[in-house]
Amino acid sequence: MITIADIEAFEVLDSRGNPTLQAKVTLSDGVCASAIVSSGASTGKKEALELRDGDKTRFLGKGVLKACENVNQKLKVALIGCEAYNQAKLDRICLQLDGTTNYSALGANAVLGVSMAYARACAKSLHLPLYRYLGGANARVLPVPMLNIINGGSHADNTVDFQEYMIMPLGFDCFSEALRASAEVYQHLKKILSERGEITAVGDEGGFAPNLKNNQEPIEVILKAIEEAGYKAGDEIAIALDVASSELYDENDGYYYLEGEGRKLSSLEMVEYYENLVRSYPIVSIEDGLSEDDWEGWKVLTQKLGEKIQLVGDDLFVTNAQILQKGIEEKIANAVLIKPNQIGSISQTMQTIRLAQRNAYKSVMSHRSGESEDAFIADFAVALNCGEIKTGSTSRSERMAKYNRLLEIEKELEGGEFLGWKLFRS
Ligand code: 2PG
Ligand code: MG
Repeated sequence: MITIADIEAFEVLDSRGNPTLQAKVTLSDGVCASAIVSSGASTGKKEALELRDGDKTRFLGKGVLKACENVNQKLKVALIGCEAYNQAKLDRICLQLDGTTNYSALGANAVLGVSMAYARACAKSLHLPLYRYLGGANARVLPVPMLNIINGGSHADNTVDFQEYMIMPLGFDCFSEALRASAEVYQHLKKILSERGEITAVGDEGGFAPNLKNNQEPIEVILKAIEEAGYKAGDEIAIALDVASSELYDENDGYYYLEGEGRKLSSLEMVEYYENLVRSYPIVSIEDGLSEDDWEGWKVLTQKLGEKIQLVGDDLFVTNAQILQKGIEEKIANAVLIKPNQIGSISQTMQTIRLAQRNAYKSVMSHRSGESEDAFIADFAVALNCGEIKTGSTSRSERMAKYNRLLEIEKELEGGEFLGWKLFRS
């Protein structure tokens, strides 16, 4: 029987230069694989705990040496000798060893690092690509990318309130053509912004971060870029937003503060705001349109727009099957953002995706704003046939690592399946 022979973790740096954990798992057949954990900025309150040292003399308190120590001691002792190829069992042992529901003892960064590295080592040991190991023969769907080409909110130092303005290349037959069109739009957008005298420096996810005058102007500029790149907006390339509105919401008075526009809106006014946006622009998806603390507002939002567009819960569901279940019962949103480090293990992430799929909720695989060269989520999206992935613009290598891995998988699968508009129209 092949078993776990060794486990190790150490501190590395993410795309923001903050420390993160890299885990390495060695199996008894000599195969070894590693994985790097990502990290968010606009985090949901109910996310699993990311263990940081808090020692202000190192990395401003952001070190992850304690999480590494938890891998190198407690997890190592518990897992050495465990069988290979049994993800559910490995993840269950980690969860039990932690003893809490949100990994507040060992740290979700410690557990997820091991969970990912173990999956990779098992795949490698069986000479299978990761997507095939995790998804089997049914892993065929190349996801439609959501490319965040204008960054605002807490991902950029500009006047734009909404966090992410994304393009979704839906009118294409395959992933590589969809990505090509998106990359062309990105270059045209750069040209347009620079001609207007806007800065073309990029935010955390590789999108531009111009100081535009309101939250609609980024959409206007993107539509222009789509047109100048020679594509039809709304037909070939649509718009998706991540408002990340928990960041705009004041729990005490229940208002959303759009500082860039100098106004505050109630929950119902926000819903009207979105209805207007959807009427005016080819928007197909809105993520975190309302706050994670505003479930009543979410109900109204879903009633008003749930039949028309995709409504994605990120901070709202935090990849947590229990919270998603509640959302399904209360008819909140119609899609879930999938971020493995929000929940802490590969098995739990898969459980949430399966729950979504059984209930006709879409699952959108997602990076974090703090990323690395690790492209695990590219394989993961294909493995689970998620159909959608958001992993930044077509710049910054930590974002491109995922898109480039998807190009590689597309080749291996001889194109696989690319759903495009079929995602939304049956
Ligand atoms: C989001 C993510 C990723 P963060 O809100 O969807 O784009 O941001 O990782 O900062 O939570
Ligand atoms: Mg989000």
